[in-house]
Amino acid sequence: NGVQKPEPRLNDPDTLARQIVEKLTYSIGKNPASARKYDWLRATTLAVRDRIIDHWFESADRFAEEGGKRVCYLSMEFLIGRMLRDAINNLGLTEPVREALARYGVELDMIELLEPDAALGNGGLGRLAACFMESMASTGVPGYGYGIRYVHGFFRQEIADGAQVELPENWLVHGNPWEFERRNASYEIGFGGKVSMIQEAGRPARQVWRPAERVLAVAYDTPMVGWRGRQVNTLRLWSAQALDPILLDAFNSGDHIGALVESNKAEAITRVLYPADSHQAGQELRLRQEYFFSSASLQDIIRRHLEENDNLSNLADKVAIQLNDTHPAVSVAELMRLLVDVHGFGWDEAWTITRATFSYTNHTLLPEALEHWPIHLFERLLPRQMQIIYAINAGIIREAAQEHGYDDGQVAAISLIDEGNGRRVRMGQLAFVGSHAVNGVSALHTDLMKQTVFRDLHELYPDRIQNKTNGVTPRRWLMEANPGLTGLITEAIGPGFLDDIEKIIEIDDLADDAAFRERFAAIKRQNKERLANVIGERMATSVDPSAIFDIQVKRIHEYKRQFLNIIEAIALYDQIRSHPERNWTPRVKIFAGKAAPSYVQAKEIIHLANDVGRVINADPAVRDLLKVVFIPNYNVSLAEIIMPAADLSEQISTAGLEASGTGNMKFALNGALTIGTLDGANVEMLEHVGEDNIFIFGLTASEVAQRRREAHSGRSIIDNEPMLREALDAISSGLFCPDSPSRFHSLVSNLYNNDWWMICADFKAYWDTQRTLDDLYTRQDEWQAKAVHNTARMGWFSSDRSIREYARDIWKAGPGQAG
Ligand code: 26Y
Repeated sequence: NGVQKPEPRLNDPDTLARQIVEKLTYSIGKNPASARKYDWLRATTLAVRDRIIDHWFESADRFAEEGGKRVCYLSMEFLIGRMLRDAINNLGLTEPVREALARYGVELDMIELLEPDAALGNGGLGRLAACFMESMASTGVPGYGYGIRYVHGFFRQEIADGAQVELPENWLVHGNPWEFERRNASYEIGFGGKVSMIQEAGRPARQVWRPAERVLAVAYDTPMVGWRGRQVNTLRLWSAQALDPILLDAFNSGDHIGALVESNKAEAITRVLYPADSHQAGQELRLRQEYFFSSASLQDIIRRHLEENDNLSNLADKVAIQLNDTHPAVSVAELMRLLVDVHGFGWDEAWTITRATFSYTNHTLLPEALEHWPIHLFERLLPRQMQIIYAINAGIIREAAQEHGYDDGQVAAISLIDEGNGRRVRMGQLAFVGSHAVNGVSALHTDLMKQTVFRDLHELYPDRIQNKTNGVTPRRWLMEANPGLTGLITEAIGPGFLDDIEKIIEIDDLADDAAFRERFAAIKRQNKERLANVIGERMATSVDPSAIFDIQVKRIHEYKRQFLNIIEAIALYDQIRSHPERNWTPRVKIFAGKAAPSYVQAKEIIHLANDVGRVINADPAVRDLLKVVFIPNYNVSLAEIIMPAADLSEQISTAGLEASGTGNMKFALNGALTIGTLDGANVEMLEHVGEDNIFIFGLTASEVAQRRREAHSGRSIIDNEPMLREALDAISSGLFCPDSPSRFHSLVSNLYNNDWWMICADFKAYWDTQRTLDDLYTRQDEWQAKAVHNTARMGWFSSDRSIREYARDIWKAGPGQAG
């Protein structure tokens, strides 16, 4: 086509060194002698970026030529972390770049640390979206991520006097070399206003929405590099801008502040990520965010479709849109609006297209995390979408009543409108009825979806719910986070597992090989030393790498039961002091994670972990047999250091409440043993690693449900369990917080009163299992053999496998699929 192809770039250190210095000189204006570390990071990023762009164009051209089906992954969150290491690893440039920089006395590992994390997500759901983007690019699925370009990502956490303090996060302050602003891809997004019926001669009457406000959505694209650079996909994030940045009338009449009000209001939409992952705030700004990015993404999808097709009737053959939880669920109404009001489709055909296009993933069954919007708010902000939701609801109810004979009670259960709570739109129901496939994120979670939140809709549409167990990308979570282990496995079985992670099973038999086990253990030891150094530097606490590193890192939530873990630490502390003569196995209990700023109990748990650590770590009576550390500001980059350094992974949620978990997979892949409940993906991990290699304890999901029906309380358990009682008494006495002894009273009294999270109920089983692990750790051969089995048998939990299942069963897109 006459377009000149760029020369293929060479991947040797000489070429890279030359290109990096060229960037340093002509893009940054420094020479190697005057350049600072940060300049080297930028120059390296720009040099690597050039190569990515070549692959990016190739991928785009290939998709356009093939005309296959595309996948659009709509997510409010993409918790990506740093990008340089991932990009150069996937391009196979790690060693040549390292060598190129070394020539100038620059250490790659050092400059990588200067890159800010892209923390555009809260936790599991956002990180899953990031793993999925990487796996779509690695498995050859033409995937487009759509989300929000928050100016401030997830807050930074500091610990002051034991308590969490939230500080603003500022990842964009030094600019972002990975993104490209696309001024040509911008769309108007409306809010508020009125809907009126218009009747034009010779055309059917139609509804027209005249929004009172409009803001502009501007696209920023970031390339997502797949394994071996074979494919580069696009993450398109929307930024809000005022249509009229300065109101000239106001400005000219001297009202300089008033002239800017509009642009401030518009830009507020994409200013900050909401930091709550378990309580719906119900804030208008949040609904604005949801609609803003949904509408922009759909307009973009439609525009591209119409560039390549005559009309929208074949939309579902060319695009699959995945809704990452209900956060983009308003898309269902918005696509209907665009099809019916803007593109002139009849209702029924529009509904068929919509349902064939969307699919929806549910990530939580917690009632307080389910999104539902007050009708009055929805109506005021999105009047036409509200009408459409009523119309969708009417259709569903008609179908249920006429074809299935539903009575009023059954109709109320499936209705998109919750009439009981001051009239609200139920976003889960909207996403469900607007999708052809609905999935849970682990086998257990999917079963529970059918039995609880979606029981009635499942009855009406019994084929719609399916399971897609989560996975994690082995590139970031094994190769990049654990180069030592990756090297050992490569030596042992060759590099085949890098392209097909399930081949990692080939090291399984080496669990019986003492020499291999020793090398495996030596790598773990190095990784523990690295983490011990981080703990020493950041918190001035020394921990002994020969102790068990027992780690729980994740969002802080009552159902995740960090409290149970802390209580066990206190009980252990008590026992070590009472029985110093016993043969205790040294342990370091490590915690990290953020609490939602308004989640009082979660913040108290953080405070307790810190208070307990301060007392135990300073007590000479425990002789370093036990340490408790809380590492501040858990994020993706810290996780990359933590995962490879764990002996023991804590996955101890109240059964039935953790939809899947993905940290559980990262730990086990890196050779940690798991202590956990039969919850989320732990259940499937048990099936894969075998019951000898995982440590399961506690009530099952159905036992938890049963106890809750019986109004179980903790008091009688506490009365009969001296270790538990003494630990709780220690907390209540103010032993850990002498300056304010009542600090944790409500936390403790909740256990006596109802023990909603089954902490008392599971304490003894948890304690006993921990002691079994103490004992096992003294038999290092056995422990390390189990660790090897864990790594060997975790290949299935790759997000490549998850993505292939979505591609085959839900999207019908990607390699090997028609379309
Ligand atoms: C509506 C708002 C309050 C909200 C915001 C974020 C609600 C939920 C969330 C995030 C939920 C989340 O991260 N869920 C986690 O998703 C992971 C990926 O599927 C699961 O592994 C994990 O078990 C689940 O808690």
